[in-house]
Amino acid sequence: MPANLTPQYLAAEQAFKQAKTIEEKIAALEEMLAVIPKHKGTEKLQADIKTRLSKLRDESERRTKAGRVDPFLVPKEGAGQVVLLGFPNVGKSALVGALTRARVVVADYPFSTSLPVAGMMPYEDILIQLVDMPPVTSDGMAPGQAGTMRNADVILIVVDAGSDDCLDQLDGCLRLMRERRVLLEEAIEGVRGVTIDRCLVAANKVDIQPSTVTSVSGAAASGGLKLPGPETWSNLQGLEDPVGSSLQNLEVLREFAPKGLEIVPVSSKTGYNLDLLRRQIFDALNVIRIYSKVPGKDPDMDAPFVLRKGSTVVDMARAVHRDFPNRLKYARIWGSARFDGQSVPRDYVLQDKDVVELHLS
Ligand SMILES: Nc1nc2c(ncn2[C@@H]2O[C@H](COP(=O)(O)OP(=O)(O)OP(=O)(O)O)[C@@H](O)[C@H]2O)c(=O)[nH]1
Ligand SMILES: [Mg+2]
Repeated sequence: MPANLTPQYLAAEQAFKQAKTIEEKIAALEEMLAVIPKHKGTEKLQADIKTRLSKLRDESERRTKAGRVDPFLVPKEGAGQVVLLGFPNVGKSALVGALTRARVVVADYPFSTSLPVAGMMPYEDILIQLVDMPPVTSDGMAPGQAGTMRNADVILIVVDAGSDDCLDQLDGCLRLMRERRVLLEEAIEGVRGVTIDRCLVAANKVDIQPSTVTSVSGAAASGGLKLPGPETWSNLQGLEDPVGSSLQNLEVLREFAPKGLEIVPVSSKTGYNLDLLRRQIFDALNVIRIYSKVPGKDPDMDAPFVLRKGSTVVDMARAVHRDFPNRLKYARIWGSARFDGQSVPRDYVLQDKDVVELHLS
């Protein structure tokens, strides 16, 4: 075979041939694109896959518009979409219920959630979308679920830190994400999916009373609770059993989880660390908030533009109006600039909470 196609590619091609739904076909083509060896010999094939992908995506959109609603296709809203992932009964719905006003079903039996439910989580001056999901098991997940996850901006893996199985739960979730090509080694143009730095773990059911942590560590000062420090740790292990064992499980998780994967101990029951989780979710989204200012007027601090981290003044101009990049001469910045109102060039990299005054020709 001239193109030297790998077994991985051939497997994906086989999956494409066997795919029954449009979503499955799209997923298989995305996988083919992700694993195809990238060299001159496969350029035509790559282009061909991209054409087929875009046709299928159009078709899928047409069907949705025609009223054939796929419940696993959750339209994005707000500053970013966070999709939950976890084994049964770990408290995914309880977490979404604690962080948003979504009407979720929380129950002490497994598989209580059968379809995605979206809600909006306020974070400072923006709203972030959380999507509660049916559980996964080591055998797999509901059809369509991988598609929802590939589309996400962040995946929030939820494990039950009260259970000795929590490391297996985390491993199981990561394995499923790899198998279904939700988790990508690196971001690839035109391929949906998330990289590990877009994943976050909530170790739920660490039922610490927020007030105990505050009084023990005095860590509430800088906004939101901190993780219990070593001194807090020893104090808490002395508390009654469930909390102590969840903290031990947490240490195991921390030790064996892949490097760079943030693990936040939380309790949807007591509210422990929910503020910290909100902030970690915002950080994982990798976005910045930019406020626009018309020359001579006060900035509009009510509705920030949400841009990808690393965005420049030109990106901001494009977000305001598609003609603005052509007309943009320079901008004045309040916030990250050395002094307030400093003039900066078009390629100036913006920081979270900058105020930008665009100067156009
Ligand atoms: N102790 C404790 N129990 C919790 C916590 N969060 C959820 N629970 C309980 O755990 C059980 C399962 O919660 P759910 O939110 O329904 O779990 P789920 O992950 O959505 O479950 P499925 O939809 O079946 O996958 C319920 O009895 C909750 O009350 C927590 O932080 N601490
Ligand atoms: Mg649920």
